[in-house]
Amino acid sequence: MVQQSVSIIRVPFGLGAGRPGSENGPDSIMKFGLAKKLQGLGYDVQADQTIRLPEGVQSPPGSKMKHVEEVLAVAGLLGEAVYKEVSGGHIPLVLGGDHSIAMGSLAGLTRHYHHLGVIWVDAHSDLNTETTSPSGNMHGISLAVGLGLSHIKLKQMVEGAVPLKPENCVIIGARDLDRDEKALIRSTGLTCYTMHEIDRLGIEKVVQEALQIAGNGTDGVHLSFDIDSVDPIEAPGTGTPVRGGLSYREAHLSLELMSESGRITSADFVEVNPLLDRNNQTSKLAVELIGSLFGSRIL
Ligand code: 6HN
Ligand code: MN
Ligand code: MN
Ligand code: MN
Repeated sequence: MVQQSVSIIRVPFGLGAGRPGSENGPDSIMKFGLAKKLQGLGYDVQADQTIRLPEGVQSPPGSKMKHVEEVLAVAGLLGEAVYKEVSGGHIPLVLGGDHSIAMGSLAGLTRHYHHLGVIWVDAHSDLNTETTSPSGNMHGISLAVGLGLSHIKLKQMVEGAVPLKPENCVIIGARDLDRDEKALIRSTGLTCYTMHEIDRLGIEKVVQEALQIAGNGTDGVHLSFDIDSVDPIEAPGTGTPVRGGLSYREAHLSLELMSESGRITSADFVEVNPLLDRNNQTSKLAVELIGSLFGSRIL
């Protein structure tokens, strides 16, 4: 991290996911000591703020994609908040919520950084569009929206937002991709390190390459970390768990390497679902992992 001041933004919103509970993620992560942890690491933690769905926003029933209006309303408010923090010199740390909220982060960030690189750590690629989505769940389209591949555009959320460039976007940890997502990965040329590449190359090499790609010619690098990237043995509290994920050590090492690189300028941590958790294991893991991103070390 280059800057020393972190702005925590809680987004208790879960309507982009297919099941309830991720709206409780931010409070649960905070409850397990995130602010203290960051302060202990030497950061100035800005008083945290909460982005809420405005009252009365409700999508009409019957459309294929669910809760589009709600997702857009939250993304607009989040985008403005992220823009304000990042342009004020703070590192935005966005706590979800489901992964649809990343659209808001990307909208706010790309208004500030016109060449933003993105590292998307996830069991999924979130590259469906309203045409290809098998579920109608908005958290499955957020990276596609970021890339300008959906009818929904970042600039609808924040004026001046620009689409991401696929050559600066990297997915790490994928193991559940829908058919059209696979086709899109091939045609857009963004880099996707699936669990297969992680097994073969090792997580260190994968993350180093990812940092190169996301950092190449960019003025900021955003990390969007979906907790379902981590194996469900370690992170059971999430709505779309997929076996065969990052081990506890691989997850930590990834974030330690990103921290060491000094290139990450903002982050989302999303999809922690306390309703599905066991003994708050997943919330506690999220606090630890965020610690690694911000410089926590064993020795
Ligand atoms: N996430 N590809 C599936 C869908 O419904 O589009 C799963 C998406 C999961 C999204 O975990 O952020
Ligand atoms: Mn995701
Ligand atoms: Mn996911
Ligand atoms: Mn799937």
